[in-house]
Amino acid sequence: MKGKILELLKKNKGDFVSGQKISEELNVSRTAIWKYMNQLKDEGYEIESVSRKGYRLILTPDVLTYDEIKDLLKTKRIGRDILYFNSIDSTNSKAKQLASDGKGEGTVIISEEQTKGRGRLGRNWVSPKGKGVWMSIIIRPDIQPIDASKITQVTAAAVSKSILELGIKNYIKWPNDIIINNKKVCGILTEMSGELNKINYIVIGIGINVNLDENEIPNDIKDIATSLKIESGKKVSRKQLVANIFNNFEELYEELLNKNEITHSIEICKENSAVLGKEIRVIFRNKEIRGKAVDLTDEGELLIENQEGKIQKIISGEVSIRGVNGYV
Ligand code: BT5
Repeated sequence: MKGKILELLKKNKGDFVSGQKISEELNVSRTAIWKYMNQLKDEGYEIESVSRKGYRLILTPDVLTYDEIKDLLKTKRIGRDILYFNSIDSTNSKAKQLASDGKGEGTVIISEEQTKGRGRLGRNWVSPKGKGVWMSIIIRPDIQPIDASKITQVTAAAVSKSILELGIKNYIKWPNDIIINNKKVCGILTEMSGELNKINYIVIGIGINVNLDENEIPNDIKDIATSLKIESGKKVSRKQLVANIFNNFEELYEELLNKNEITHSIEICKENSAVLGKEIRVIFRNKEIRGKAVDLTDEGELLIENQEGKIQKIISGEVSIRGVNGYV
């Protein structure tokens, strides 16, 4: 109902809509209308209410609710059920809990801020209020657990393409980062619950620094982190970015579901790779391998050529990639 009231206000933008009209058109009581108006105001909508005239929408906030995103969506399932929070510990933690309780494929948890945002291996993820996209998608693909890491490649491809569609060139730092000017704008955290040969669910956590200014990036990550606004010099529409990601993700993910292939995603990952052709260090549980990143396989593994000229296959899992002289 809240969504319908909002639609009515938007249709009449600038003009008053009387309580009676809302009540008649939507078959809802005056008291309920008042309650929904207050909820909308809490979400940041500026609504003027004048007795005998009614309600008038003055300002739509930059919020990532379903009501604000739905007109931009082309998807069937992804992002059709969005749970929106003002603040939360971690969208991935919430998504895992909801997925265990049975929430279906395509459900998305979005929060304006995270107080305990997580990176891989228990690392911290900085997630200040209203400045980024901090969200998790629940999926339940009928694929083997061993193929779950392909989801990270599909997601990286979808995010990279979506940022490019906003006119901002970016690169994929295999396996889970998107970077611009050698600094991280996005990290992906894929978590799975399953048995030996069955996936119960996968939660894909996506964190994107969108409209952070330089002074909003903490000192300890200043050298490795940036935002879309800092790099492009302009404020970026978070709604459009989120919608692009859902649209692109669904299309690329369907290739995996229908053909058990991720050819299109790998193409995008190769075309926009930050590591192919470079000397890199692969860090895995205190071990380090050096070599030249030469290719990605059709399955999304990284091939590196070591100093003896031998090709080694690296599976994404928990590895980190560094340049020989720094972050990339
Ligand atoms: C990642 O881990 O890059 C995965 C990040 C996933 C975050 C999303 S947000 C929505 C969802 N809910 C969650 O709780 N998490 C997911 P990793 O590769 O381990 O990188 C973590 C490292 O990146 C940290 O140790 C910092 O050095 C750096 N870092 C932390 N916050 C950052 C930020 N906002 N931007 C860039 N780098 C950051």
